[in-house]
Amino acid sequence: MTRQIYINGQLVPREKAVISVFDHGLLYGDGVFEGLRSYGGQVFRLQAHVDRLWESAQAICLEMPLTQQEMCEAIRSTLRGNSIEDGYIRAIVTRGVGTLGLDPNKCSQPQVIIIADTIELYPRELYEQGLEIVTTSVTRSPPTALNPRIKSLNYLNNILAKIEGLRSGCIEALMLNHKGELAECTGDNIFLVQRGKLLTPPLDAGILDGITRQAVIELARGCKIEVLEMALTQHDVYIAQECFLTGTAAEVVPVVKVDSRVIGTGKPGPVTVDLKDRFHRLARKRNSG
Ligand code: PXG
Repeated sequence: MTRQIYINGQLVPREKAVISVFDHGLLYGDGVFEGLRSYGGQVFRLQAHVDRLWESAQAICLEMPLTQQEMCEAIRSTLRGNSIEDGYIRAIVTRGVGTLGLDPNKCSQPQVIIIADTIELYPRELYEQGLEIVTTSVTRSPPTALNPRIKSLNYLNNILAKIEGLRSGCIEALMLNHKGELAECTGDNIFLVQRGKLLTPPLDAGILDGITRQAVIELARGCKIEVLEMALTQHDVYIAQECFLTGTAAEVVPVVKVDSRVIGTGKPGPVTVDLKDRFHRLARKRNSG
């Protein structure tokens, strides 16, 4: 079945879903986006994603051409229009058509695009065995340059890190911040388990305020695991008993090797496996937020 893409209020077949070459989203990466997931036809934490999209837009002075309620309805109708129950949704708002200069005020109308598709998960064995990641030399963009809390269309910082990771044979790469502390991976947040406590970099390390990260923090606290959002270094990774990543696409995925060093036993640890299962159940539960 041909995918139906939402563009500015209409569902159109993918061949007809086109954007101008003068759109500043293309010319400058000037726009914002969200990656969401639906489970059993229900979008996981839709309101949290929409709130974050609005915050990203506000941070780049982009005035949304629709209300939050209209965006939620547009996302749901794009899923329905494509008969997708378990899927991945990409919501994009670009600055719109402008001139070849940077001036965003010359852009006429923000463009709203929603793509719904089925998601190709990492191979199942990866969730059982855990993955290997590598620290990249690419620093996460400092908040004073381009705040990682803005989910903008300019993802080159992450793509450069991803290229380096892939070239060292790793599917995901760990980025440090401008102070040399752990930040996050190219499309996932990072967690460590040390002596039964869950540790994760704080938002002011310069990271995306991940929705899966928040859900996992809540799950852990709900089962009396102490969670510390604190500045961490590579040393903390190397001495950790467990490590895992969280993200909308990845969900909760164990990490068993970092920079060629084995983490813990080299197998996904008990805290990771428990939180992975709890997240899996939460996401598939009706009205999970
Ligand atoms: N950090 C970064 C830099 C991200 O881009 C996350 C953390 C995890 O955040 P959420 O809110 O999803 O828990 C992300 C999210 C993709 C894809 O297609 C990437 C993300 C989300 C969905 C799909 O690679 N990144």
